[in-house]
Amino acid sequence: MRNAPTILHLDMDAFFAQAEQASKPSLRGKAVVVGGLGPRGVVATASYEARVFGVHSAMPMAQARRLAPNAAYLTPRFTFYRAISDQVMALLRALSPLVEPLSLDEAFVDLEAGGAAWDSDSARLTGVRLRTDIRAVTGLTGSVGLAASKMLAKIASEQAKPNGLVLIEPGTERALLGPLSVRTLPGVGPATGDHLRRAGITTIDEIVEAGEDELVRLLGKAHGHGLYAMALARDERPVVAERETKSVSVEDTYDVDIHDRLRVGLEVQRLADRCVRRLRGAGLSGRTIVLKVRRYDFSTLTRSETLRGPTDDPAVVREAAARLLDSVDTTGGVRLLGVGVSGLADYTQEDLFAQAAGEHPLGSEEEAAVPEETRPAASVPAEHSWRPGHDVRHASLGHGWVQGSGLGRVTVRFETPDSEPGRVRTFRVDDPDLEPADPLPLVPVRPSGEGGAARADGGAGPEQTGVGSGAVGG
Ligand code: DCP
Ligand code: MG
Repeated sequence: MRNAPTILHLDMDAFFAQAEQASKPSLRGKAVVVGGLGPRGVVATASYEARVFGVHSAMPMAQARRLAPNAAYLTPRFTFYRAISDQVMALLRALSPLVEPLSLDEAFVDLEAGGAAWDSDSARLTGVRLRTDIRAVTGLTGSVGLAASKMLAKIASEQAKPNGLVLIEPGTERALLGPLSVRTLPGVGPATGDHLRRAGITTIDEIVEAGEDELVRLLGKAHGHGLYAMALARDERPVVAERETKSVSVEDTYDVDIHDRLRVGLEVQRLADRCVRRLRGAGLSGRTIVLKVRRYDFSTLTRSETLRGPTDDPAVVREAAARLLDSVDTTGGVRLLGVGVSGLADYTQEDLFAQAAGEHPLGSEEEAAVPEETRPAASVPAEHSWRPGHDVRHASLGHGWVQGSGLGRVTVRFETPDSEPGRVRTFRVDDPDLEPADPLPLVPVRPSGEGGAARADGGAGPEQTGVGSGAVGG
């Protein structure tokens, strides 16, 4: 392990929710919940003000509504978050060629590799500057952890949250880790956590006390060794510039060609399930399903289908693979079959997409699983789908966002990132003066020499202010 805290971990604070608060002045300092709003919707994230009520990522939306009935409930605007993420990642890449994004709002950076830092002081300075730059360019806050390993950098940024920076001085790692829960260590999920707890191990110190042999006995060789090393703060994992996994796939070659079409179908289902297990094991989901078929004469075909959103649902992957198989001639027999998923994401958003689609006049929950090419195109009704949180433009009232819709009406709040909190007006859903709009930049783009992009008013900060009443939703 290196002896300077030059691995940086950045994680934006309440990312989707903070982006929404920065866009919508009326929501700053308020409880905001972003996620799927349909009956099966789940919370993508909650503002820190909403977390006070116990709302958190992956919670069923219905439960969130019970806990925080006065919060604003918004559907995600992925394109907008992606654009902010690109700005953040560009700032990280300016520090080092070794940037390893983990999701839209999270990445490791090897500062030493970029010459940006070599000791504690230079690392801290780089971290402080980065946070300022992120604020200036995106208008948002992120938390930074600095340490001599990935594991500790990530623990540090968690401790820094929200809107802070924590640097773990080399030499202090073990003392810092000791009292923490075993769940802090990478690879310890609820199941392993329970397993260890039943063996009387709840803290990292207790792992060290139990010793390596005991860990191996409890968890098996690979996991036991790995975890024991982590507990001693030994983590040599390098920062890798690109996510290596571009796709997850499984395939089988058959000793004897398969001729029976039914059997081919069953094999494809089995491979789809295996592929999903691998996908889930890696904490990933993907958008493109790929089927590979090698026929008796070694001719190899691949067919793919792209869904609307990433999935890790075995039923969805199985159905897509079966549809793809329908288009392949297997008479003569097959030697090899494979099922893969690419277009990977770090979290499953199928629920969100399905729910967002559910808001749409065309939408149904199943629709997320229907390939783009086969969806009906011509039947879009005259009125637009007004999704809560999404941008609109009114011919005379200007830019606003949908606060809610129903019963033929849509409620719009007219405000922009740099305006005062705006006023609400209600329209008929087919009002010809109202149309969907693109998000406005959070930081006004000014010509250079005019003070740059710095925006000091903040407001998007996740300070734990009281929660106002009368917000959207409920
Ligand atoms: N996300 C999601 N579904 C999840 C977890 C996260 O859609 N189950 C999305 C929404 C988050 C973003 O990814 O805003 C980043 O995830 P984080 O885990 O970093 O959570 P936040 O940034 O929202 O909050 P924190 O301040 O804890 O980092
Ligand atoms: Mg985050």
